[in-house]
Amino acid sequence: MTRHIFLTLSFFLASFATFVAQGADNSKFPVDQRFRPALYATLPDDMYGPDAQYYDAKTETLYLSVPNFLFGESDLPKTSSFIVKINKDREIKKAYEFPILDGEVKIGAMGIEMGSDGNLYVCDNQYFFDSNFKSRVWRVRLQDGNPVGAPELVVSGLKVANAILWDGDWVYVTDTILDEPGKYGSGGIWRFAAADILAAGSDASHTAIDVTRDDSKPRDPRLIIVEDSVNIRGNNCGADGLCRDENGVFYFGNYGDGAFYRFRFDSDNNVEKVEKLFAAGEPMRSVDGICFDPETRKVYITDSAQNAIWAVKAVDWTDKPTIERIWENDDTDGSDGLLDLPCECRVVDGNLIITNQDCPVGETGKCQATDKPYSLSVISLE
Ligand SMILES: [Ca+2]
Ligand SMILES: [Ca+2]
Ligand SMILES: [Ca+2]
Repeated sequence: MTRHIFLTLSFFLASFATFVAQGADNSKFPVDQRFRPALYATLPDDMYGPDAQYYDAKTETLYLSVPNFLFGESDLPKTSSFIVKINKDREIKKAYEFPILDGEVKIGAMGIEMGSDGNLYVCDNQYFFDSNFKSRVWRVRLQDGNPVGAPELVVSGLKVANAILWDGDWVYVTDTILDEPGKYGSGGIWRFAAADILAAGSDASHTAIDVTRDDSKPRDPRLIIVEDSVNIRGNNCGADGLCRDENGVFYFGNYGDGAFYRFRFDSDNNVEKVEKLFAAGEPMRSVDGICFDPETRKVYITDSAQNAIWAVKAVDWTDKPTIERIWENDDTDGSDGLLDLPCECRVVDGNLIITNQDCPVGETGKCQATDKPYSLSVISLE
């Protein structure tokens, strides 16, 4: 059954054999051995499928979402979703277990971010269980840095709530499979006023923001960007990771085909231009989670299909960014810190901390099995 779930994500996997994992032309992207990843942390047995990270510099705490989508697969335990805290001594604490709501399989905790109110906001991907606009964003209140109480519903009606970015007066959420009629695939970016997000679900008089699409009506203006995906590896997922650089330029890419984009806003806060920086498969085959590091002025990208990390230089808008391959390795169990389906990353004190989701999606990616160790990797950028 859980295999079925990921077949849904990896759409058209009937053509399994056709889309074998291929690396980019490695000679064009040499890897420096000094960036070889090391093991950052090993997760306990019931945290085999971690996803997104939020780093709180104030408390030096890394918050990690653990959806465990492959639960029940072979002997993997059937669990709810978790929020895990990792402190600067790399101690791991299961800080929160999401409730399983009536009639549901589980909350699928992915993108995680702290709001301006000091609470956590968590994307909930329900697509694998019900693809009919059931994905959501939850608020999880923090008390002394610990998640407490029942989650509060903030946004409903998404398809695949994936990454979340809180940026001043605005909150951005990527929606990875829009299932628009007549398209192979497309994903998009939602933008909500932070004030609306803060109010939503906060008490009985402020209900969740519902964005369930009605194809007979014009597109909701809060869906500010839609980009199509193409078929390079039998996966139709669109927009996944999202970040912003110090000059107000935003970056995102497609999970299914690896296309990578930047955009910015005009003085009226409308999207001025979306520019495709790198085409599908050239060289990335999947853009999963991404982050911007102001020290190196680079956007780091987890390419989960290829067990690779890429970096795009965040240059001025008038310049064309370059790309380099930071690391790539073959299929692995993640021992010694090698990448095992890297899906998100954050830079903390010059270290790129990488989540290994270790959650195979068939022949279209290198990762072929969920295996111990369940791990986070680290690459020193200095
Ligand atoms: Ca993601
Ligand atoms: Ca592993
Ligand atoms: Ca593995």
